[in-house]
Amino acid sequence: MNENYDASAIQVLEGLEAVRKRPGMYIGTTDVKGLHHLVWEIVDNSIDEALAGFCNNIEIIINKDNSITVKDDGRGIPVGIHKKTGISTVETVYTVLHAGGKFGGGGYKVSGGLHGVGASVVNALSSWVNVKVYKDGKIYEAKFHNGGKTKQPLTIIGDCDKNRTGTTVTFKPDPDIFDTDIYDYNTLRVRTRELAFLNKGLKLTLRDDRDDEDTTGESFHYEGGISEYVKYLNKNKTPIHEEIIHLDGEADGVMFEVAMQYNSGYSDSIYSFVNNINTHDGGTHEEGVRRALTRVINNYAKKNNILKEKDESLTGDDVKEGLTMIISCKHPNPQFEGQTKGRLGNSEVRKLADNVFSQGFERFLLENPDAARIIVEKAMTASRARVAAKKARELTRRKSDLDVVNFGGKLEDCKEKDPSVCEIFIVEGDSAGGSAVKGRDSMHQAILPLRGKILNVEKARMDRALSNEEIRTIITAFGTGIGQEFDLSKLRYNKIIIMTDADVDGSHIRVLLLTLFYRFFRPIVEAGHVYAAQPPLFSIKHGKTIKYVLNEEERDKYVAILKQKNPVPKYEIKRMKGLGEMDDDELFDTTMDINNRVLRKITVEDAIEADAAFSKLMGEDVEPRREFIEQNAVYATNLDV
Ligand code: 1YM
Repeated sequence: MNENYDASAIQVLEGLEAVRKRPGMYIGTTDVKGLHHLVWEIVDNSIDEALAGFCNNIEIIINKDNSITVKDDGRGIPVGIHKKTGISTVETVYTVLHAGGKFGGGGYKVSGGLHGVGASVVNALSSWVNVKVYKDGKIYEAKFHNGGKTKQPLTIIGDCDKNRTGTTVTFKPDPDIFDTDIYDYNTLRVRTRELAFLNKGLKLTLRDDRDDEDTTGESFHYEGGISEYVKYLNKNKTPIHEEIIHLDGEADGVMFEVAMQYNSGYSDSIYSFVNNINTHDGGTHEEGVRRALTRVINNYAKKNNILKEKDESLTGDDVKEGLTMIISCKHPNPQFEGQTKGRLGNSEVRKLADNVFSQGFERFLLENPDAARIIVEKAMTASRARVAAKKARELTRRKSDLDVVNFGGKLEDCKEKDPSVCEIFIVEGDSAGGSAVKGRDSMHQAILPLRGKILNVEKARMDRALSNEEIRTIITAFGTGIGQEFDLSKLRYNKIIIMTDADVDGSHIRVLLLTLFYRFFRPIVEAGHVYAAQPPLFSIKHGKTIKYVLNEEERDKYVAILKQKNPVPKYEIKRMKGLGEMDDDELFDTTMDINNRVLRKITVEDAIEADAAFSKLMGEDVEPRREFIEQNAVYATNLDV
């Protein structure tokens, strides 16, 4: 080791130490999300190599010990000595925390992530990392441990076929940093598939070696790119025209691409990405497209006399009804704005998006007059429904201006008016509703009983939903309004608790309610206000005490404790039939009392997956719905005791 090496090594450790001290600054969180983030930081380097045109295959493997291997067939990280650090470029990339683009040989990085520091950040947060590079007929290897310290500098460890090139990285997240060290296959799968959609032609393979090493894994490879993403999202919907419209263009190194297809539904699924990152708050790329879409459809409708002089123009809302659309932009220097950096700010992209979209879409309409007519008709119907919905909304609003304490005799409101301490229980059935009203803490708990099943809003336009009594009551009770007038700050309850039976019917009602919330009140769900009550499944009576438990496991545990205390205990286990069967005290004690109850928080981990799940679930097919209800898998759930 020479002096040079020592000097840079010291500097290096200081850099990576900073990452270990404040991991949140680099990867957001150290929970399960942060754990998965590490994978994408490494994969990003492979994707950059693919975007540069040198890599066709990426493999992600979850190893037995929950370490992760990422393999690509790119050029391999450069192995020569790096001028500034005096150590190999491989080691430099993994140990020096630098701003992006400093090491590379020119050429911008467009994939997301930490722009060049990802590899060193992963190294800093790992117990160990092993990097192999295949290049020039040689296999090179470097090893790191203890949060990024070099264990073995880059060394030639053997020969390989001289045509073989690529990089293989294996890392084991440091358990001292992360709350959990277990990778979730489905989380990795959803994003791997998404990356395959967003990077056409690139093959990504995901394999889980934890149970069985003989599997070949799952491969995702889409020659059609985002067109196939649209097709996938519309899979459980009914498209109203055959062709998926796919348009792209480029200006000054910025690549812009959009794919779309209308379906017969009423909600829109428009998702945009910049450098493979979901821009959930939109931005200039989305604005350009929306503006052009509205303009082109209006022009077409007027020119063809479908929209008459006297008619009102179609709005942005009218033309997006039933629209599934993916917008993807690859930008060498993206400016992400907003609190969560989910908005693209670069103003030049608005014009590029508008140009590419309007020219291509106009042409599509001209060349496909049948599809054009269907699309315009759909927007016209949406426009008429919008006017009707506005009237219906005014009705709910007027009602909310009146006495909200007891509208329609249904909502039993709480006395307290400060929303932060109020909760509303939406209860299945009148009899459970009655017990809930009697048993509740009337200061803080409002009760809204539901009669029967509510309308499936996945299959109804807003105007029809608004003519539904139950839905109107819910809207009025929440106080937020709906659609364009929605205002989260007016929410009248901090917790919205769905209380249904622990059976299939109960699950169905819960899913219908969640669909309503997700489609009409999404910010309420996203802000974490929605919960599911967990009524007990068993009661265990022994002597004068009754113990309620949520599941079989808890039941068995409790019985074991009883037996331990007393070898011949007398106890009686009852399976609870439903909420309606409990009296008011029982219902309050087991399911509503904040000191006793268990609530499940409903969170939306991934809006695109949730969207797809709802259309699958609430669409025409019965089988996927039944399956879902049995597994209940889309919702990540947290216990809130
Ligand atoms: C499994 C992880 O890191 N692949 C990878 C990384 C690089 C290259 C190729 C690469 C880039 C360039 C030239 C360039 C990186 N190189 C660098 C740096 N896979 C993985 N594949 N030659 C090869 O950007 O010009 C950083 S990443 F900086 F050394 F060039």
